[in-house]
Amino acid sequence: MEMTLPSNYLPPIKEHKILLAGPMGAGKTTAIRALSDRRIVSTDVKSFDQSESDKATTTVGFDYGKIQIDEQTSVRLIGTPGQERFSFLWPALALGAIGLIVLLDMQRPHPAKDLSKYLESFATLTNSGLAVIGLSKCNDNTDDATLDELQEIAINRAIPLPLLVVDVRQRTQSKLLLELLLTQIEINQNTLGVTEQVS
Ligand SMILES: Nc1nc2c(ncn2[C@@H]2O[C@H](COP(=O)(O)OP(=O)(O)O)[C@@H](O)[C@H]2O)c(=O)[nH]1
Ligand SMILES: [Mg+2]
Repeated sequence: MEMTLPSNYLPPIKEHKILLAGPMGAGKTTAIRALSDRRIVSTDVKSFDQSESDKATTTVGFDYGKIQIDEQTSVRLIGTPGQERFSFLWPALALGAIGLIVLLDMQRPHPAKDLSKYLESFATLTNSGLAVIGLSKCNDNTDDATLDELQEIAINRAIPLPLLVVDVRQRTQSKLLLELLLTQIEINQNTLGVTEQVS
């Protein structure tokens, strides 16, 4: 039997949750600020912990922003606190998320180690291909061998993950990273037969 939809039918409004993770200083707060349609909720405070980054402020809780994708779809962006000692919060923040952006700070000593750690910490999403990797703070000194190593980690997986060099301060580039993730989610949700949220 063919179903006819009433003329005033609107598809259900969807609000997706997407996570941003990565070490302190990678640019998570900057990206959420660049992407968000409205002022973001941030829990940045003056940083006294210079052990992981020399940034003046740091996110202790999480960042929250929102972006409208089209009339029916919006994305809630949640930035996880980067510092290791807040990692106990990550699983709770990941609940209900449909995708993950891992942002790496290419000026840190071992971006490959950082990548492996974040891919493992958010395995439910990353093993399902529901993630993308952004390489932040690349410059002329960025080592080709490091880029190759990261590429290798991203590709040699059951479901390869895309990797993109980004300057998250530029809204267009942050947007490109988000769009890449949304495409990745669309492809892999269909492949996996997942129709709703992955927790
Ligand atoms: N030089 C440089 N700085 C960047 C780049 N991307 C982001 N930043 C800066 O790096 C800092 C990142 O801080 P923040 O967004 O708070 O990082 P978070 O700890 O991941 O939330 C900000 O001061 C940005 O302006 C980049 O590509 N190059
Ligand atoms: Mg932050």
